[in-house]
Amino acid sequence: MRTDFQHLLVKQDGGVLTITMNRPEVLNAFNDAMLAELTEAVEAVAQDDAVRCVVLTGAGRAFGSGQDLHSLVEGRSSGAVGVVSEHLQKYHRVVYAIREMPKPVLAAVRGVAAGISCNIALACDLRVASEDARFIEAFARIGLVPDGGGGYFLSRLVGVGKALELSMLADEVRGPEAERIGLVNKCVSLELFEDATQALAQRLAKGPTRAYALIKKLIYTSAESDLQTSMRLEGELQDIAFETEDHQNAVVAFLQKRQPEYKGR
Ligand code: LHQ
Repeated sequence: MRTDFQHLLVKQDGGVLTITMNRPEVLNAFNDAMLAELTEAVEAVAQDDAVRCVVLTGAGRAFGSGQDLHSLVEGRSSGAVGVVSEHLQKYHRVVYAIREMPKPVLAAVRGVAAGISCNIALACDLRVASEDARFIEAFARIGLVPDGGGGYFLSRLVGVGKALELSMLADEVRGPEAERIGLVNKCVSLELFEDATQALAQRLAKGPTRAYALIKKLIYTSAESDLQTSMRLEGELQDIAFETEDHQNAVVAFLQKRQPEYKGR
């Protein structure tokens, strides 16, 4: 995939590809160009077998501040943004690409994650936050409803009652509280944030990547289905996992009392 983006920094370290949204002067708010680039990057990395874990983060002091409100106002007055649901479909493409990515996607959130940036973080499989992280479902502050899948992800992560509270009051949730309520998997101090993110990402990148893709499918599908349907799917996916090199080698490694080396195959 190309790496010469205008508003993204892309860096690969071993099996980890880090995508950094890079408009720090507006706390990484989404303009059309950054949204198009992020779509391109996440769709391209899905196809790249050399990448076994993706980290999504923001440059500077924030993860992201949502839709760029300057460009939204300009788009409205010029007529470029007409029916807003059509504009939202561009964000939905990113959300689907993350969810369908056949490898783990980790959001690394320091500072503000507001509006649709917050919900893109929630679309990721795992989240690491720094203690100074501020998750804000900012929509109601400007008279809007959560978008970018927020209505779906929020209640699944924190329950319907908390989802309503976060959406209606639009108060910020700091990193430690986000960890307590299950909005993020791990909250660490700012000093440890980069190292903790990279350590988790490298661990995931060295894991059984094909099993991870199947696990994503099982867990996300099962959240919407009954036990019978889930267990039917579990069988289909286990048939696939059972045939992978990683599974077969890991069993041999166990019997030989050594650590397995997963190849992602
Ligand atoms: C910004 C932004 C921003 C532009 C900070 N845009 N410049 C909705 C409708 C339609 C289609 C698609 O999607 C959506 C989804 C959405 O995401 S709606 C929600 C949009 N986001 C917001 O409403 C959040 C607006 N920002 C804020 O409330 C604050 O900036 C937060 C709480 C994020 C951060 O506050 P502070 O830490 O105090 O920073 P700040 O306000 O001083 O911001 C720093 C700079 O970034 C500042 O520019 P300046 O030139 O004064 O230094 C802000 O204007 C700019 N900025 N967010 N979304």
